[in-house]
Amino acid sequence: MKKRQKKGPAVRTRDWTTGHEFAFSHDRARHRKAASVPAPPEPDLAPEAVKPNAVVVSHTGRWAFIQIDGRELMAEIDGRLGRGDATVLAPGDEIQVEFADDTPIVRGIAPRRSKLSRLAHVSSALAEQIIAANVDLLVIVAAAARPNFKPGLVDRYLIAAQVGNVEPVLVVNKMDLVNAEPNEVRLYREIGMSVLPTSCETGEGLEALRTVLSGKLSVVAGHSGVGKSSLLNALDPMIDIATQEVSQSNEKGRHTTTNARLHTLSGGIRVIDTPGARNLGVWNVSPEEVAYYFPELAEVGEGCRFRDCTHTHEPGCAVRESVEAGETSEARYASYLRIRESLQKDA
Ligand SMILES: Nc1nc2c(ncn2[C@@H]2O[C@H](COP(=O)(O)OP(=O)(O)O)[C@@H](O)[C@H]2O)c(=O)[nH]1
Ligand SMILES: [Mg+2]
Ligand SMILES: [Zn+2]
Repeated sequence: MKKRQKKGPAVRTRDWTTGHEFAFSHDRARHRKAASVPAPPEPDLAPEAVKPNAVVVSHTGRWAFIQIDGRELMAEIDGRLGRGDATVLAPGDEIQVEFADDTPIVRGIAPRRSKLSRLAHVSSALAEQIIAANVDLLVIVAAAARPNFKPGLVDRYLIAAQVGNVEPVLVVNKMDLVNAEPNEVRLYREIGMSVLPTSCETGEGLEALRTVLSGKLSVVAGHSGVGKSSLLNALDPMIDIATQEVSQSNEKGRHTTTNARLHTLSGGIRVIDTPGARNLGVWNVSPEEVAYYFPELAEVGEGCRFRDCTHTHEPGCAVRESVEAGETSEARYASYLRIRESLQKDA
């Protein structure tokens, strides 16, 4: 039985240098197939030929806010790149921009080193939606309370991070509202994740967060109302992102951040703030692959009687035995079952 290494994060990442499974052209082919949209003529610039001179800040179907030469401009997206196609651009994309009569036009998108994607309804079909591109870090923000800590959503983001080749970090915000960290947080420390307790009220953990984000491009994600935008404001009051009161009646945050957007903060911090999500559709993972993304389940699962054990009902399942013996977290196992089941429904 192979032992998990004790050093470093146990979460797995795909090798980004081999194969072109996630290359841009493949994404579009996959999307087109799912949406049954005829493919437009290929753009002039193949991803490999793109010489990036700008970065995408945010975009709508037809227009993109871009950073070029230290300025922010609105650029038109070349129709051949699939105008109106929600997956064509994402904040963080490195692009080649050319000027036609002073109008900046996005001509090509460089291959992505990493990305955060979700399964979403695009043109009434389920397809990949890229939330952020070329990010070094996925900052999964959860609240210690208001709204309550939800391991299920954290687990989904954790899978998305591994699929997209992004290093995950868990921020547990609103620590001022509790006496101690929620119990489930321990699970994430145990599987080797960095966990940062923070509070925008007391300032706890903000310096540590600043250090983690410094010099990197990160994407901040999590349930709405957990304090994603507040954390960015606390790190740099100059950016002044709109935040939302959590409604007293149902304790559920409402959506304030409507579009993912790249912010450049002081201290060499670049972060993409995303709208709150109640859920995250897991993209590009089959039901059989889910266990692979729960490193501690995958490790225990090597002791199952059957090599292709689904850990749902089989005799001699080491995972179920370990959960029953209290050695493997019931919450993570339940989350595994739920995600597996939801992927079977999507298939
Ligand atoms: N008590 C407390 N409230 C916070 C904290 N951070 C954010 N909030 C509040 O939580 C609500 C939602 O914050 P917001 O930043 O809009 O959340 P987002 O949807 O994740 O971007 C706002 O009313 C904030 O003032 C915190 O650390 N402690
Ligand atoms: Mg927000
Ligand atoms: Zn099993």
